[in-house]
Amino acid sequence: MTKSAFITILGRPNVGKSSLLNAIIGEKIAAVSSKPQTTRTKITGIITEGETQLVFIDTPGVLKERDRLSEHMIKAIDSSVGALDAALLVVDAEKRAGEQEKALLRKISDKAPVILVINKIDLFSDKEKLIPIIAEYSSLYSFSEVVPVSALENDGVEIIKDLLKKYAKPSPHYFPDDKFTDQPEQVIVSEMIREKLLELLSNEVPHGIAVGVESMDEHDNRYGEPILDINAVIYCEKNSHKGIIIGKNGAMLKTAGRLARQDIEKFFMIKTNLQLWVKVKEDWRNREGLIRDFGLSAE
Ligand SMILES: Nc1nc2c(ncn2[C@@H]2O[C@H](COP(=O)(O)OP(=O)(O)OP(=O)(O)O)[C@@H](O)[C@H]2O)c(=O)[nH]1
Ligand SMILES: [Mg+2]
Repeated sequence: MTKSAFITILGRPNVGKSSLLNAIIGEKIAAVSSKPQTTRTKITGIITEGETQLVFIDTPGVLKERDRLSEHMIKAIDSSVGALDAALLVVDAEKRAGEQEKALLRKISDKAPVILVINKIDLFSDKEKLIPIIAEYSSLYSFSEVVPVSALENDGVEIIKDLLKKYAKPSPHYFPDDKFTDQPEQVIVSEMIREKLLELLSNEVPHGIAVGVESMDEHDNRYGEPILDINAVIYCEKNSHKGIIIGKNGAMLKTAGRLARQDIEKFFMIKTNLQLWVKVKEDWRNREGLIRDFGLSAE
């Protein structure tokens, strides 16, 4: 009999939710960066092992409303706790429990069992240090399970997968068994590009970026080898940001393009020609129409 479980991944910004999703799925489907607020929408990742399908929803780690975009991000978190079988609350082993975890627990505690995932345990070698951390979080809430992991080093990830199978209920599989994400190819590509810009740029510039893929065409080159041609536009909020993104003699754009292309080639397993353009859309994070155009609307 087939079984499935819906699992949402929650936690404050930068704790490693998307890294954990990628580690669980075994493919890089979600953008990861050292900057908070990397994830902007719900991202579904799917694994099917034998009879059991686990459907994960990675959420943005944002809790304050600052602009229209962050309102949509909060809505995305709220809608991820609709019908679910378990929730993973991801925390950073180096951070004390805080208001953000308490607020998330208020949102989910009566909806589904909550598993505490203490991530980044690779950052200390003395595992005894985990004991007071576990005690502190356990005083906040009675978690169904507590799992220390390192998403970065793939440590403890199998344990999470195995224990989540217990939460699967008899039901049809909601996705084809070979599917591992619901994101269209264009979105995967634009997120790969945005991820590089998040890592390369500083201050407000990367947070005001949206990437749109205009075209993706596969054809044979003149040697008869398959090649993927991609045109993508990087939207930013100000003319001054545009200059920073392009960089001196185009150096920044070239670096971002090269790094993104390497990821795209690895993911799609095809030689790729990536063309990037930069355009300004003033204050787009407060413009509903543009938020929707960029695929970031929670509705
Ligand atoms: N040392 C260490 N770093 C990690 C681990 N997991 C994630 N990171 C790093 O933590 C940073 C944030 O990772 P993300 O996966 O983007 O975090 P997130 O929770 O999805 O962040 P938002 O989408 O902004 O909410 C990145 O620099 C990751 O490389 C881990 O297990 N160990
Ligand atoms: Mg994320």
